[in-house]
Amino acid sequence: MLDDYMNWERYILKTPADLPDRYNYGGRVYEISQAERLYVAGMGGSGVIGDLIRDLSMVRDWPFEVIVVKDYFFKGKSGLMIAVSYSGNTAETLTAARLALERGIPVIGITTGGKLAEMGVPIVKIPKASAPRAALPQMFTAALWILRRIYGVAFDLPEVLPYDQKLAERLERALSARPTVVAPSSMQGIAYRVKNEANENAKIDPSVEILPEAHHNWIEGARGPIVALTSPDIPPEHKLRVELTLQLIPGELFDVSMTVSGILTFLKHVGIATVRIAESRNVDPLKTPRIEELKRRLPQ
Ligand code: G6Q
Repeated sequence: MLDDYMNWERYILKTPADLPDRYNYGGRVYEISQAERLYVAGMGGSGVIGDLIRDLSMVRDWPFEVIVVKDYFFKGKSGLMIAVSYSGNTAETLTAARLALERGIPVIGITTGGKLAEMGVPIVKIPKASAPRAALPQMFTAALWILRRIYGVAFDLPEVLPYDQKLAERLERALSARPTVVAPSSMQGIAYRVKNEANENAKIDPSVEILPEAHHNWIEGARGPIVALTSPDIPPEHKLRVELTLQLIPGELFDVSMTVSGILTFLKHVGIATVRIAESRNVDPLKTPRIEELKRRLPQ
């Protein structure tokens, strides 16, 4: 798993998504066009793609609204959906995709295979990794290529994600303390990914608080330590909220460039740090037995 994170750049997709302009599904024609509303459905390691696309759309002012769907239930009436499932078999994601299609909303899948690949909707097939969460570069860049093809959005495509041992060590120390990860809403996806990696790789349970909302409640109960996230690319209102938080609650600040390169580089270090925490706690970073057990206990 460490090897996956260390070599994440290998998984970055370098070629545009090959998508039709329209397709048939169940006797109905679905047009793939520039919808104002983009739903990104997915759970866990796949669901974070929606969060990151939402962050980028806010910071980069992309011309569509991103709605992240992390449930079976989906009430959208119009738009476009990208359904992300590494395995292609996640019940919530498949159900949301089917509901979207029933409402005439075109669905594009990102997966390694499974039921999603067989559904009959256009698919971007991605290469496998040691775990869904380790396949972030290919899922993330697959979604970005889809957005370039449909909306013409611009994004950077890194050749290398340079490793910085000091950053990995700082993250390892800070996350070992099971902090509250505090981020502005423009970096919400990064914050949840940090928490999720600590949960799944290191088997520890830091929490997440999102600003500005957390300044209206959590701040009164907070004791710290916090891991605060900021970026040169976020709105000044968000930057100020992060600075003010650190004036009141002890913790450490991490600066993330909100580019594809900056996001993947930071999250690569989060992956490495959480694998190292797992090793020091003598737990297997790769295995997620409770997640697997829950899936087994659910109706297929
Ligand atoms: C990640 C985990 C888990 C997984 C979800 C959804 O590494 O295994 O968070 O991503 O359970 O499964 P799919 O990614 O296969 O849809």
